[in-house]
Formats: sequence, C-alpha cells, structure tokens
Amino acid sequence: MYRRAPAADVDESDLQVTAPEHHAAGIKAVTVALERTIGQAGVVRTARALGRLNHKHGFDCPGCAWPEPDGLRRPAEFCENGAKAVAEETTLRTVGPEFFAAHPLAELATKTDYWLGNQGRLTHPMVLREGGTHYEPITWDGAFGLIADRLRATTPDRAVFYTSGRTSNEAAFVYQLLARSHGTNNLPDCSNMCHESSGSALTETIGIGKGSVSLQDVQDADLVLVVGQNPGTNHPRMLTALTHTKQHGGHIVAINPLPEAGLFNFRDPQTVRGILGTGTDLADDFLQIRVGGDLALFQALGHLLVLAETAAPGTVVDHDFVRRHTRGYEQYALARQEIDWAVTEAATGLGRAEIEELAARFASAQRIVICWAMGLTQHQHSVPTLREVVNVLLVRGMIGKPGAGVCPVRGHSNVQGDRTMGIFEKMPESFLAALDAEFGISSPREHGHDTVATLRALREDAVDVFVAMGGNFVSATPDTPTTEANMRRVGLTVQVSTKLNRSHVMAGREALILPTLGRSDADTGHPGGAQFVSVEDSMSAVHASRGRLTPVSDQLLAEPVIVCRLARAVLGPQHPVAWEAMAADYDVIRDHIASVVPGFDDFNRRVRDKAGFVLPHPPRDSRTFRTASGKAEITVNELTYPEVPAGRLLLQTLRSHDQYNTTIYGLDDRYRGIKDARRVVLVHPDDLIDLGLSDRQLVDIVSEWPDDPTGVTERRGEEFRVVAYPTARGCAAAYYPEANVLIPTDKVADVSGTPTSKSVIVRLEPS
Ligand SMILES: Nc1nc2c(c(=O)[nH]1)N[C@H]1C(S)=C(S)[C@@H](COP(=O)(O)OP(=O)(O)OC[C@H]3O[C@@H](n4cnc5c(=O)[nH]c(N)nc54)[C@H](O)[C@@H]3O)O[C@H]1N2
Ligand SMILES: Nc1nc2c(c(=O)[nH]1)N[C@H]1C(S)=C(S)[C@@H](COP(=O)(O)OP(=O)(O)OC[C@H]3O[C@@H](n4cnc5c(=O)[nH]c(N)nc54)[C@H](O)[C@@H]3O)O[C@H]1N2
Ligand SMILES: [Mo]
Repeated sequence: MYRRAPAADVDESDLQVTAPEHHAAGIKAVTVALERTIGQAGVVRTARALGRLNHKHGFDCPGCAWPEPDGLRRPAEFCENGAKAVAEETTLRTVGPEFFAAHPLAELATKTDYWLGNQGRLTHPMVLREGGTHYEPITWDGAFGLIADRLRATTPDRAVFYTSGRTSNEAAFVYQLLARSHGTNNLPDCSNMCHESSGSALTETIGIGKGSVSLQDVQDADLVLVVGQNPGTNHPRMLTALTHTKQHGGHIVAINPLPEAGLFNFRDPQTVRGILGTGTDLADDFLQIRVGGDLALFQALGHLLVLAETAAPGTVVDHDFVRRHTRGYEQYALARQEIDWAVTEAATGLGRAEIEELAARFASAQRIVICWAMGLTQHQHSVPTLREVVNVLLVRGMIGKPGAGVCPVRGHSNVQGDRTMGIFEKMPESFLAALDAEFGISSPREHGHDTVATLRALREDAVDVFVAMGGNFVSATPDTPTTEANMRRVGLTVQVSTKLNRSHVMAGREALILPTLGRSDADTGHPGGAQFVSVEDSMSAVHASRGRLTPVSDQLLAEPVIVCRLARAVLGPQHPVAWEAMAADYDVIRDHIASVVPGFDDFNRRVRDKAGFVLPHPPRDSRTFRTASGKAEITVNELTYPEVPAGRLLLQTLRSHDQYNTTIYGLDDRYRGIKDARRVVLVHPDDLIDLGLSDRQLVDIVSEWPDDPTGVTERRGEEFRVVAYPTARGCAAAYYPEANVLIPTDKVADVSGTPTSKSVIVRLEPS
C-alpha cells in the first residue's frame, strides 16, 4: 500500500485529534512497524532487513544511538521507530534521472520534506548546472572533478564540510582527514544543534564529553531521572531498560512539560504481558516542569541536599568522594545555602512540596542515574543547567560507581562516534598532532566554523563550496527562509545522501547530489570483498555494522569510497595519504584510526569481536577526571530562566512519533493523538482561555527577539492550528522542522553555541 510514493503533499485541513495515550508500544507498534516496512520494501526484503537489525552480524539501526544489550539478544531487537527508519532506507521506490527530468527544481521547491523524502532512494549522481532548471545525470569522475575545480578556485576557509550523525566511523575519519588536508577545520555537524551543550558541560566538569553509564547501570539504579526526553518515540528501546530498572525495584521520575506516553507505561511488544496485559508502569513521579525551568529545579535540589546534610552531617554528601575527586564544594555549599522559593516556583511551575519530595529521594538513593536529551540541551542556559545536573550527582558521589552516573541520550546512531573520529571544528592539539604525524600532513590549527558560524558565513557570502556528508542542513537549522535564500547564493553545494530532501532543492548556483549506500545496503565491489563499517553508541560501545541488502542501484558508492575518491581529485596525485588503499579496504582506515585515536588500539581485531568493545571513560573506569585541575568541578552558576512577557508563550519545537528529524515518515503522532497534520501548536486549555483563542483555531505563530543583531526582531510561522493540550502552563509546542522558521540564527546557548530550539518566546495571532 505504501509502495507507490504519495502524489499529493500534506493537506493540513485533515487534522484529527483524540486524547493523548498513556502507554507506549503494544501490539499496535508491531503492526505499524510491519505495515510500513513491508509497504515500502516488500516481504522478502523486510524479513532480511529486520532479521539483521541490531544483531551481532547484522547492521546497526539507523534510528537512535541507544545501545544494544550485550548479553542475549531477542529475535527482534528493534522498535517501531527503528523499523520505520529501516523502511525509509530499504524502500524500493527510487528517484533517478527520469524523476529529475520530469520535475523542474522550481516545482520541487514547493514540496515539503514529507513529499520529497517519500519519493524514494536516490540512484544516480546528478548535477545542477549554473542557470539550469533541472538536475541532470553526471558521472562520478565528472562530479569529483567539478568539486576539485571549485575548491581549488577558492581558499580553504571558504569551504565547509558538514556531517550528519549517521556517518560511520570509517567515513567520518577519512572525511575530516580530507577537510584538514585541504586546509580547513570548517567541520560543522548536527551535534552542534543537538548534544553540544552536554559535551561542553561534561568536558568542563568531568573532563570528557560523554555519558558515564552502561545499560547495566541504568537497570541497576535505584533512582533514574528522565529529564527533557521523550523515549517512547525517540529512544523506544530505552523503555525496555527502564522496565528492568522497575523490576529491580528502582524508582523513576519523569521531568517534562508534556505528559509523554512512553514515560508512563510501556507495553513491551516482545512479551506476552506487553501485548495482552497492562504493560509496565514506568515513571513513579511526574514533575510537569515549565520549559527552561530545569536550572532552577537542580539548584533547588542542591539547596535541599545541602540543608539535609547540615541537619544530619555525613548522611547526604559523599565526603570521601568530594574530598578526593572534586573541587569547589565549599563555594557550592555556601551559594546553595539560601534559595528564593517564589522565584523557584515561578521558574519551574512546580510546587515546593514536589521538589522537596524529589530531594528526599535524591538524598537517600544509593545509585542514581540522570538521563536527558534535547529538553535540556537546546536552551540559552543549557550549559549551566547541565553543570547543575552534574553538581547534584558529584555531591552525592554518583559518578564512577555501578548503577550511577550521567546519561546524555544521544540522537543520531553514530553522532558520538563522528566526534570521536575528529568531526569537530576545534579538535584538541593532541588529536591534530597525532593526525599530522600519522599522515605527514599539516592540519590547520585555527578553529573552524560550527553550524551557527556556518550560517553566519552563509549570510555574509563567505562560503563558496558547501559539502554535506548526509543530513538536511537547510531544514535542520534555524530561520528557514533566510537560510534557504543564503544557501542558494553559494557557488557549489554537494550533498552525499540516500534520500531526497529540501537541501537538494534549496541548493547552490551549481549543485551535486551524490547517492550513497545506507546502513542496510551490502558494500561490495572491493578487491578484498564486501566491507563493513563501525559505529559508537551513546554508551561508548563500538561495534561493526554490515549491510546485506542488494542496493537499489548499481550507481551507489559507499561513503568512505566517495570521500577517498574526492580527496584524490582535490588533493592531486602527489598527496601523501594513501586514499586508494583506504577506499579499497576499510581495515586500512581502521589501522590509521588505531594509531591516531586513543582507545582504538588493535581496532581491527576488537571490532570483529561479536559484541565489539567499550571505549575508555576515565571518570567511569577509575574516577579519574581530566579537567584542568585534575578534579571534577562542582560549579556555582547564576540562576536564569526564560522570562516570558504577558500574553506570550514559551514555545518548544519537538519531534512527532512519525518522523526522524527532518525525515517525515507519516502524519500520525499517535501517542499525542494528533493525526493528518503537522502545522499544529499545542497550548494548555487555560492559556487558550486567557489568550482569547479557541481549540482548532488557525493562528500565525510570531516569535519575538528584540535583541536580534540582524535587526529582524520578529519571525512568523503562518497558519498553524491550535490544539488544546495538557502541556505545562505558559508553554507551547510545535513540530520541527516546520517551526524552524521561528528560530533566530543568532540566539544560541552560551558556551555550546546550540540554537535555542526549545525556548522561543511567541505570541499567537489569529490568521
Ligand atoms: N523516531 C525518532 N527517533 C529519534 C529522532 C527522531 O526524530 N525520531 N531523533 C534522534 C535525535 S537526532 C535526537 S537528538 C533524539 C531526540 O530525542 P528527544 O530529546 O526525546 O526529542 P524531542 O522531540 O526534541 O523531545 C524533547 C523532549 O523534551 C521535553 N522538553 C522540552 N523542553 C523542556 C524543558 O525545558 N525541560 C524539560 N525537562 N523537558 C523539556 C519535551 O516535552 C520532549 O518530551 O532522538 C533521536 N531519535
Ligand atoms: N527547531 C529544531 N531544530 C532542530 C532540532 C529541534 O529539536 N528543533 N533538533 C536538532 C537535532 S537534535 C539534530 S541531530 C539536527 C538533525 O540534522 P540533520 O542530521 O542534518 O538532519 P536529518 O533530518 O537527520 O537528515 C536526514 C537526511 O540524511 C540523509 N541520510 C540518511 N541516511 C543517510 C546515510 O546513511 N548516509 C548519508 N550520506 N545520508 C543519509 C537523507 O538524505 C535524509 O534526507 O536537527 C536539529 N534541528
Ligand atoms: Mo540530534
């Protein structure tokens, strides 16, 4: 039924709303998963694909970065949304030269990402010539030659190499090597819009920007806080882990402005009870916090811990840990002596009693894990918020012991690995020196552009060549119309992609589409036989990923091959790196990684171990903190929270149950009860009354930022439908990417530079 691509685009008049669900998954999840995959790929291909998903000899799910259990894996180690990600990739629909001949660029520009992505897999390298109206076929060598010419015609600082988090370790490593060999650190990535705030805060405080827990730790914890995260949709396999936490007697607290279904009850589709019974209740407590109130909450928690310690010395603070491993406790205890409860309640929207109850639990638990995702990372004050999260754990000695620690839950399946491989505009000197020594190159030392710096450079016409290794830059980044217009002035844009998206349509004056293999595709045609790649999950485990399906076109090249062939074309025959050898045999790439990247010794052997291997994490492994002071930093941060003028709401932009970032699978946000439309804005019913608006009314969302340095102080999203919804008072929610028109490019998180996609001050105007 889904085999044929939708001819029509989204019709926003069809909105249907039902009550939000209180449980996630169940048998419905299985039927949706199978319906979507079989619909796109047929029965045989579906069986081959889903049977290999997340298995030790199979491929890594292209969905989220939640780890696979390393013990016994169940026959189907995937979730509904993982299956949708696979359907999206294994589809038999194709987009080839005939498609591009039939659809001029001007027509494609009127289509949404939903329509574009649903047309199918890209099959041929295509070029848009200067002044052209259509993409036309081009040979691979023609494409590489064109990029080489354009790169050589400009300076390296005017070239940008973007990466999305699906790229394998091997492809990412050769890609950053290409950028640095060419002479630039302009390596923005999706992480800049995602967990950058986590990386910044964790590196400052514990000396490494990665989570410190294993799957076992989550299951063994006696208290798990799930903050700013919607796992039922975005990390469904996490619900299995939380079920185990519950079975071991653990207590779960959800902290979220929205009552997300997956936080409350999980019907594991792989157990009888999950299908027929009532499932497992997850969150014991739900703190319905206001958007952006978490800094105030964690400070209040710190205050109550300090008070409890004063009342009963030695019972709350882990003095031995604090003395041996941390710095800054005295100042922290002093700063947290006092608290203004009125401000705390205003900032959090929570009652004092709720916070005290949480603090009592936090003070007495023996093993605490705090999990978080975008609800904590995409605010202006995200980095101080996360420092406060670290504070309460450090004070209680909850890092580097079983069942405890920090758990930033990553998004893209290899976003963490890409960073480990050097995809970062400011890699440390130790990495650059090792790279130079290994390859005989001299990497530039000047920091490059991150994502927002790239957007600014685009605005100033300071980019001549923009290369993207995956992703959908124009839809994922803020301020859509401006970004699209700026991108269209770039000399050459190059997109290495699996599926069509807006970034192919909002392209530069010349543009290339380079079609590549996905995770599930077999990577054959190499002299030494089929190749595999590797990925690193959210808990620092590295393992192999092998695709087995026959690619939809014989024109597709694997990402590492594209990068190596491009590198040779750009850098010339004299360049010292053995690009051909790396393209022919990824073991050669892995041997170089082993020499350059700490923790990858003997990579080729260990990656062939069934379960892969776990990278070193000094705080987790030995309570070693590689900060400047050699200790974990307990910090004092100023209290800030978004203050919203009267008559305005604080808008967060989030994902529906039927999308993967800018890839829109379908129009059914099932758990929230919203169907057949995406231009909706969720608002509390009492706020609607206060604002004089009614449910289902059509409104323009207008975002306000009086301090915008560009002078554009308002942005407008036209014709969104209001949906009365039980969110926290004063808050609103709309789907991304549609709501990206409202986000200013220059309003970013302090320190991390992440766009503030979760705190946008808006007013609603009847359309
Ligand atoms: N199926 C599917 N899986 C995915 C993705 C996908 O699009 N689809 N995307 C992947 C990627 S790249 C990422 S980064 C992750 C994203 O995973 P999530 O972070 O779960 O994704 P969001 O939809 O942005 O949800 C943010 C959650 O934080 C809450 N929130 C918003 N603001 C605040 C706040 O100020 N405080 C608190 N406490 N909570 C807040 C929201 O109500 C919502 O529940 O998922 C990954 N997995
Ligand atoms: N307003 C708002 N904006 C946000 C967010 C938000 O919550 N709110 N979230 C941010 C976050 S967390 C993230 S991670 C970014 C996501 O930003 P991106 O990573 O840039 O976007 P995606 O939508 O994940 O990219 C999808 C495209 O990747 C390509 N692709 C898929 N698989 C492969 C592959 O295997 N290889 C290659 N080469 N290409 C592939 C396909 O062509 C597909 O169209 O968006 C950010 N933007
Ligand atoms: Mo992300």
